[in-house]
Amino acid sequence: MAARVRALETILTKKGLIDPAAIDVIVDTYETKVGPRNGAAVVAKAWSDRDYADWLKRDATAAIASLGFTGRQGEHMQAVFNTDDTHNLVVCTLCSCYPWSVLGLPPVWYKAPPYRSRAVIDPRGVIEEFGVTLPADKKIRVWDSTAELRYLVVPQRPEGTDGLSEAQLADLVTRDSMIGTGLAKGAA
Ligand SMILES: [Co+2]
Repeated sequence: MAARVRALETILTKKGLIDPAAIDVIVDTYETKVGPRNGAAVVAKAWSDRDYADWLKRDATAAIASLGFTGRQGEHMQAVFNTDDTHNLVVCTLCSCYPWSVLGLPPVWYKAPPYRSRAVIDPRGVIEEFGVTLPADKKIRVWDSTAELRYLVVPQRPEGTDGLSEAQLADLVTRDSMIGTGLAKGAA
């Protein structure tokens, strides 16, 4: 795969279709600058600010962009909120569509065929393998990402966090909790 990518980049560069320096900037951005801290800031704000949460529900793309998080693979976003009744899980069954602008690059398992198939066939079992046992009566809703639409899970706010600042709340929001394979830290 690495050799194929290099060959493709060489051809496109020779034809003058891409500038390798521009590619390097894009790769560096998503490898080192953009990551799950962005998504955590979105979730913490939604937990702290009811108006923002409503906006995030109605128009996630705009609400997220208002915090400065835009860019490739984040052009069309939908936020799905976990509740007492329903837990949300995100997958891309076809490939590896993922909301880069809020979560950075996807983990290896997200791109792996076993996750992509089993998240749909046995979501409860998959979530358990990540160490999370959901109550038997909690529904699990699986969202299949596409090139047109990416999902961000808004995990439930843990109990006993009333006095925390947005920054402190953001520290409780893990990457996996925003994919649905985890919960926020301190949540049961
Ligand atoms: Co995909």
